[in-house]
Amino acid sequence: MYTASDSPSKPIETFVFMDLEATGLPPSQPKIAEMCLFAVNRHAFENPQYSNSSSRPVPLFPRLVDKLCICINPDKPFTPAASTITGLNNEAFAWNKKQSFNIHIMHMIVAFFSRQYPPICLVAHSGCNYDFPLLKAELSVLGISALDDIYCADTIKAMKALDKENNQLHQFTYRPIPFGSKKNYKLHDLYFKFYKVYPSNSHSAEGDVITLIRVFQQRARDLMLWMDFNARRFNTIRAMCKGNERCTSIF
Ligand code: DCM
Ligand code: MG
Ligand code: MG
Repeated sequence: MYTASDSPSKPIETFVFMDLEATGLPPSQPKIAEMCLFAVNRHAFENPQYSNSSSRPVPLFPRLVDKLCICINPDKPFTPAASTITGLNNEAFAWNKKQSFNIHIMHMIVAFFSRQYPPICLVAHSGCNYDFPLLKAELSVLGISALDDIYCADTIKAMKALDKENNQLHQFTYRPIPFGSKKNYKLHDLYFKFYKVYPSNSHSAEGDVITLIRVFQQRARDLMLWMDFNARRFNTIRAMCKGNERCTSIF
């Protein structure tokens, strides 16, 4: 059972942005086909550099970033929709001799996290509904519990909560630019809102992680503070399973 005391006792030090591409959406019991992790220390968001080239200051992408991108043979057919949006297909994984989700991936992920300064928070857009339960499901098939010490946070939940807070606080006065409209917190639309162009490489794991970090940079201080209080332990996430089960959450 989730309780607020599950949130980190100290400010999060390392934010590990994650995106997964997979064979489809629940309830099709998707399997992971691509995983990308970018680890960024809090310092980079608290001390952003800006480009001088445009009329409006644009935060530069953090320079000190650890990156891990892995192609994973899903051993399951892609749905037509997943194949169309990602550009991935089962033949390509076979032709390129890619391995399935196995113990080597587990070791790579654990080693990657071992090099990050704790507390560590795994961050994904819609992570609570998709990426976290999906990763959990793949790890549980291996029968090994991993990543028990890390936290996780969903940027859609964070952005909705911050927009709600701002609306309540500033109803009659200054109102900061909201992240999204009531309905629209899709990653590429949030990016467009801030940068006035659509992001490149949507629906590739690495492309989506880069887009997410660029969106995060626009309100990094608020998002980090929200995650300090609302991140939950990754080991409280339930594996994605048959049907449309969602992870329980108080935020
Ligand atoms: N996905 C899908 N159909 C959609 C959107 C997503 O099957 N309309 C699945 C396949 C993607 C995965 O979800 O690989 C992750 O989505 P995203 O690229 O938005 O991270
Ligand atoms: Mg995604
Ligand atoms: Mg993606």
